[in-house]
Formats: sequence, structure tokens, C-alpha cells
Amino acid sequence: MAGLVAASAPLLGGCEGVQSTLHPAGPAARAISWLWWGMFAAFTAISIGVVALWLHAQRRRARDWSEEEARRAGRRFVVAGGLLLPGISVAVILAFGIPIGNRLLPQPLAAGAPEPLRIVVTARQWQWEVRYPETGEVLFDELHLPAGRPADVQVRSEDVIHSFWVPRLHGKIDAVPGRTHVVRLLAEAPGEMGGQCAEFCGRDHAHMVLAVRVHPAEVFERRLAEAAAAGRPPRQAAVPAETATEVRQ
Ligand SMILES: [Cu+2]
Repeated sequence: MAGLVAASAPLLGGCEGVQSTLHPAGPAARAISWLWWGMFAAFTAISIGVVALWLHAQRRRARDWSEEEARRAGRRFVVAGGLLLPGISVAVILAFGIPIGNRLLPQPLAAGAPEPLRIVVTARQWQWEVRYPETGEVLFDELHLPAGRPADVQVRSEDVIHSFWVPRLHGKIDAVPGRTHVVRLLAEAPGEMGGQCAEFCGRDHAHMVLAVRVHPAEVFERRLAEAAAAGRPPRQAAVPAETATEVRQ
């Protein structure tokens, strides 16, 4: 067992990183990662059980079955392996998954909780436009967040379907033309992380990345005030979609 743990250490090291679902930096991503680990443990146990049964069957001496016995054994096999096992597995996953999924929704906040920051993210081939309606500041491929304050990100698309995903903070949410989907991001501590378009959207899909910077709350507030005072100019010029590849390489 100790050997197995030692052997898996380098693999688990791969779970770290700026863009890892298994290295959560907020409550939503942590809930998703717990669900993932729970499913991983449960299905590992089921896989081991199935292999153990198979080995047991291999070693067992064959015996003659009457027709009635064979029919009964076959029926039992279908009920246990075809109905009970998948039925119980799906019920257990739903029992954990539905409350977690519900907690991930941008529900009304309790009285006294900090007001969520509003951010509008518009996806287009192949760029993220990030707008802060409070100040009018517009950024490209860059998202700044305050630590400890939720941000309701309104996700839209101007062309095809994209998917907005900051794995260390939350799950994926589709950016669908003509619709606005809201995802509530909450980062617990300052730091840098990555985001990525998670829906194939054309030639430069793989380059449609987002740098996410989480600032201490007071630094972020200062940043907002400075942007408001600066007369709402775009902080960085838009990169024309045609030249986006060259610029990024
Ligand atoms: Cu994409």
C-alpha cells in the first residue's frame, strides 16, 4: 500500500497548476473536485470488485447446472449486475451531485453578504472581452477579481458557441449567441490562474485562453476606482481576430 501511495505521488503532483480542476481556489471548484474524487474512489472500488469477481470465476471449478439452475442464476445476474448495481450507482451519484449542482447556481445571497461584483464576458472567435459595467473598463483575455467577494459573470457570445471555464474557480458555462448565462466566481485568496474556452469553436480554439488575476480586496477596489477616474477607456486595444494567432505566438 505504501508503495502504491509512493508510486502515485508524482501523478498526484500533476493535479497542481494554474488550470487544474483538482487544485481548487474557491468553494464551487472545491465542491466539484470533492465530487470528482468521490466518483474516482467509488468507481475504482467497483472496478476492483469486478476484476476480483472475474478472477474468482476463472479459478472456480466448472460444474454441471440443471436448466432450471442456469435460468435462475442468469436472472439473478441480470437483476444484480444489470439493475441493482447501475441503479444504486446512479442514485448515489445523484444524491451527491444534485445538491452540489444546486449550490453552484448563482442563488440570492443571504442578507449582509457582500454584493456580487458584476462582470460581462463576451466570447468571440477567438478572444474574451471582459467588461466591468461599474467603471466601463474593458480588458481582453484578462480577468481581474477581488479575493473573498463573489463576482457574477454574465457570459455571452457574439458568434458561435464557446464555453467559459476557469477550472480552479468553477465548472464550465456555455457562451451561446443570443443568451446570457451567469456563473458566480468566488476566489478565496489572491493569486494567478488560467481560464480556457472549453467548447471547440474554430481554428484558434486552443489559443482562446484567459489570464485570471485575483487581487486582495483593497487592491481591487483601488483598481476599480482608478479605472473609473481614468474616464473609462479600454485599457488595452482589441486584437483583431485575423492577427490573433500571430500576436499570441
Ligand atoms: Cu473555443
